[in-house]
Amino acid sequence: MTGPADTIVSPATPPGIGGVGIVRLSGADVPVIGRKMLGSLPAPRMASLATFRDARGQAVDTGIALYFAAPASFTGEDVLELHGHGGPLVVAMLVDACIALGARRAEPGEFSKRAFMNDKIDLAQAEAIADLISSGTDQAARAALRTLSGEFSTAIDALVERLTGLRVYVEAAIDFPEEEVDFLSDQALAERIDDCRLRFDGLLENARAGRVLRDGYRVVLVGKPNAGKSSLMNRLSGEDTAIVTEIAGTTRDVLRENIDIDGLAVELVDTAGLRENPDIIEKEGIRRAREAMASADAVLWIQDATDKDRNALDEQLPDDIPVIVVRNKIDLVAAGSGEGLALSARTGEGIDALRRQISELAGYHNLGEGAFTARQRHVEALGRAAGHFSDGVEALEAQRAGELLAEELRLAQQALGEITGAVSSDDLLGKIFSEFCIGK
Ligand SMILES: Nc1nc2c(ncn2[C@@H]2O[C@H](COP(=O)(O)OP(=O)(O)OP(=O)(O)O)[C@@H](O)[C@H]2O)c(=O)[nH]1
Ligand SMILES: [Mg+2]
Repeated sequence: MTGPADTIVSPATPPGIGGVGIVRLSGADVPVIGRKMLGSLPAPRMASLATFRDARGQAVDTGIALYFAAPASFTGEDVLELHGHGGPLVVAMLVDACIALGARRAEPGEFSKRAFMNDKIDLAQAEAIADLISSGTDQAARAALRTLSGEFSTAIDALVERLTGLRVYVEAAIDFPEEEVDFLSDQALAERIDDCRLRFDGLLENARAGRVLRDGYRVVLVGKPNAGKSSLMNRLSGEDTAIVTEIAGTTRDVLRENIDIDGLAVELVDTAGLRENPDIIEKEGIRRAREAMASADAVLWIQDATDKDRNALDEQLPDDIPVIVVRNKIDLVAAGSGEGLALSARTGEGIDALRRQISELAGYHNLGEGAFTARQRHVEALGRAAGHFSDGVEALEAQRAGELLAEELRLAQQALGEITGAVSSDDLLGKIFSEFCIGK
């Protein structure tokens, strides 16, 4: 961006043939360019039929022109929309005409970025625009719309406000030491802390589920060779994707299959069995299996119920990713108890319980009508903020250190500010908006 004042132009409709093709302009030169193209600037927010002319005065198209005067527009700047005929050439000619008259081609996400810069929307809302456009299920679309309308941001802002209140309270107590506050017996303080903790818990839970709604949930199947990983993937997906044989070491590549558990998009990843002394191809398969585990939301640890030594690979599991232990092939063993979920990939017994467990682990059961989408970035920032908050409370309880609590609260607020963009770096903004489509 060369400055907020320069005027950008882009097609707002996708390339291709359609009923209408829309070209959008935003920036300080919009009134000048609009007058040249249309003869006169339309009254704000009134649809006007006009001939669109290029810099030489030649007609390019006729259509509807819509003018939004700053600051009452999407970007907060002067905006002009030209609704012409939806052919790729017509749209390209209109864009060229605008450029000849002084506009420049917009970068991806630049309209939304300007809306953010001009305080029309915050960062989470800007991201929700992209999420709404690219949402894959109607539930995800509705949730993205809720984030776009500000529900997520409002909850974050409310928490920031509570943290500020708490900080002011603690700092006031530190500033007047002669009043001799005893933090530990202060009931009002305890109530404020509890309130913040509840809000953190609720928001984190919602954001995690909202992240899954946007990105889906990735479940990686791992275990010893022949445990029945591929059989289970085929059973869950109802497809015959993976080759199943009684030969240990059948699967060498990483295989993926998308399934839907009551509306939750789950990506299943089948991997090569983990074992000692693999051959050279299997070795690469095992390396890929570990790589897949590292990016998983959950691991299905599949054991063969007939295998006495079935826990042998326990120590190879990642310790920061939830693991569901599955005892497969229970059709072969007398009903007995043991660790994990008992099922049979062959008969289908226990599969529904597994589905339920996956959806619970994903936090999906919590998604009610009020669900909103969130991104991994938001979940991480919230997690960091919650960490600072609990560190601060711990310092207060252990050392009666109000200063430490105040400092951690400041850091927590800063982390929350990254979500809405109250605190943001050029790098972060560049990264977020460059992922937008052109014209948004
Ligand atoms: N009886 C019974 N046999 C099963 C069950 N699940 C898998 N099997 C059999 O166990 C053998 C191995 O199954 P696979 O699904 O190929 O096992 P895998 O874990 O993918 O094995 P690798 O790809 O070699 O690591 C096959 O002969 C399957 O038919 C089950 O629930 N019951
Ligand atoms: Mg296999």
